[in-house]
Amino acid sequence: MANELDRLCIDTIRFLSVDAVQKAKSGHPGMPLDAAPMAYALWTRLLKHNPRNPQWFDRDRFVLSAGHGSMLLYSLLHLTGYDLSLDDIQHFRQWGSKAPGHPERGHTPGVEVTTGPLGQGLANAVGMAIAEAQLAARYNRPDFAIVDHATYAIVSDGDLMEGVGAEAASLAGHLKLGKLTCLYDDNRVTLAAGTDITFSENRAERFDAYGWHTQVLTDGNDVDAIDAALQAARDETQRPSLILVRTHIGYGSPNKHDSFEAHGSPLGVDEVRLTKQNLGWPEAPPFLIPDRALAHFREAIARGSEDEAAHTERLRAYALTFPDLARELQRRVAAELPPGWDADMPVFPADAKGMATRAASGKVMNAIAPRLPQLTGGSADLDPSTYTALKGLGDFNPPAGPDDDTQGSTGGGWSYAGRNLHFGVREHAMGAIVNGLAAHGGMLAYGATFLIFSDYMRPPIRLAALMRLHVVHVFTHDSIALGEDGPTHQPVEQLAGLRAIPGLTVIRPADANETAVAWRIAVEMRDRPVLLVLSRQELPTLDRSRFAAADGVRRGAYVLSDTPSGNPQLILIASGSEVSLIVAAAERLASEGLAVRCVSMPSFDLFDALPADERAKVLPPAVRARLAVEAASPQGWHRYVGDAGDVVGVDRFGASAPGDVTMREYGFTVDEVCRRARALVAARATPA
Ligand SMILES: Cc1ncc(C[n+]2csc(CCOP(=O)(O)OP(=O)(O)O)c2C)c(N)n1
Repeated sequence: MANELDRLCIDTIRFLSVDAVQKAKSGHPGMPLDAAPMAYALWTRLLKHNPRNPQWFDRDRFVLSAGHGSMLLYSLLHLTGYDLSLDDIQHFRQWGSKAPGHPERGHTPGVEVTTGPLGQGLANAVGMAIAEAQLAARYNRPDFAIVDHATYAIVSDGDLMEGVGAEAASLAGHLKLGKLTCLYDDNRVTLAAGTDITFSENRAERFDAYGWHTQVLTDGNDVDAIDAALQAARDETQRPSLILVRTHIGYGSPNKHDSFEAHGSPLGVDEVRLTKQNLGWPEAPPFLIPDRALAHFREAIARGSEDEAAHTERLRAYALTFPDLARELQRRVAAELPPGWDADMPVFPADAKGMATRAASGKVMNAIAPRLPQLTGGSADLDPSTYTALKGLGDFNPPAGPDDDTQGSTGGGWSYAGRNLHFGVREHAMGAIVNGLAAHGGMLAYGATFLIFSDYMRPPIRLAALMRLHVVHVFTHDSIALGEDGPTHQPVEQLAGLRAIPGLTVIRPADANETAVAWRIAVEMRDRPVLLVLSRQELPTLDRSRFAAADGVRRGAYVLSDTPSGNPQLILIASGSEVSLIVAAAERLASEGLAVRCVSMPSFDLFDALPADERAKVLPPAVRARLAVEAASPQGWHRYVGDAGDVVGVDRFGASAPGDVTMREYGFTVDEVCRRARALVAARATPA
């Protein structure tokens, strides 16, 4: 059970959280009240962390997946000595406070990932555990366990109900991620009701079936039992652990415990008083932190400093014995690129037949991966289509995993050192796991699927942008031109939707060489996610002695070809597969005597980031006859073509037919582009 000091510390967490929610008149008191004992046991007895250096690489990772219980985390951070002041907590959820409504990575020291959308944190934690396992496999040597940390998460009913949590848990079980432990706050109440009306499967059996190690605790206040379960979870190295802790939401509140009313609203002044009375806590002052409790929590500082110092010492000795590996790891931890990482970057010769940009991407990835050990990732069961396998660089699976000749093998053996992750048909979890890999650090992680299925992973893409995580997604089969699979597989509105996410770079390259530059950008971009949008079909590799260098991709849009005078009367703009179409149209229009400029515009956001005068060099304001061509929803293009311009786009669902037929039927032909272009020029010539 809990001794008197334990109880004092647990109640300190409880009432710091409750008082902050009450003062803010907003927040979630119920969960911190019930989960305080498990959080206390973990944070004071097991978690390896250094409050004075939240970035210490070999720290255990902790994820509060139930992000709405943010005050629980803020209480722990403040009490154990992170740079989060009592003043911040007293301004919980207020403008400028380091204690925002939900935990935000990069905003509050000690917060590993932004959580709130339920299920994401659990999947992030799976990604972190994968990162640890892969780094340990690559860098640890006998007697040198220099990467050796665990991943913990507190998860709630919502986390286990959400599909993304189930996808990630299924994969974690398959991968036997033994250093992942989740504490399940089994309070059986959600936002609007008890779980008896929505959630009745046996959770322990479900996780058993996934291949997890499960333990059921009946008393959420029994700190020693929680401690023992955490130790048992740590000793279980072959399976991830779920500790199901039966708790009571709003614990201690005489009128709101076990009720959804304790979930997401302040208890109310009277109920706070009654709860304090009930648990034997002084009614005043609010935000009370007894000295004895604080002193106990703050032991984390000395312990953390000692742990980090011992690790630094181990690293020093390791660097003497394995200098190359140590340097490589150090660089990865610092998110630096190895010198010469791009030495083998291919340059593609001009070729009228060309290649699909997905194929070019595959060649680029395989060229750069050997010199870029941090590049790791995979697809959601689409390797043969996305061309994202890193050949010969191993497949990530438990050491006693499949044989080398198992179908789906990329070559190089199945082990935790494998750089190829097999996500299975789990796009949503893939997005969130890739975020976890990036948040862990030391990894340049990518995921891949068809562009249409980016819809299945929009939440983690949005969170990657919000967290400023360096992740890359490779989305192939990027338009109706994919053909026979038909409208279910043909993206139309996805590009516009992705471009609308702030802080996200979306690049749709026109040919193989633009694809190589896009990959350079993706690798070099340190603080935002990058999406590469690639074609299934072959595209001509443009002759760069006739057209501007592909490096223009860095500017988001660039003049590919121009009228000799440099004063066009018409500008054709396109991205990706439609660039070769406008090039062909421009040749015909030029032969008819029109002064035409062709602009390749692979990325709206990179272009928008340019100063206005730079943008004007590409799209001079005086030239108002502008036609954009893109096999996708026209949304967003009007900003570039203006009210005198036009867009050849797709404003309905696609159709099942060979890709070239679909493209023709939807108007992506030289004839149609020329017709629409001439109309624009004619309209300019005829004053209104
Ligand atoms: C994806 C997602 N859907 C809905 C919500 C809104 N929401 C916040 S908490 C919650 C239910 C929480 O229940 P539970 O996970 O059991 O947390 P507890 O009630 O124990 O605090 C919901 C629906 C959310 N945060 N994320």
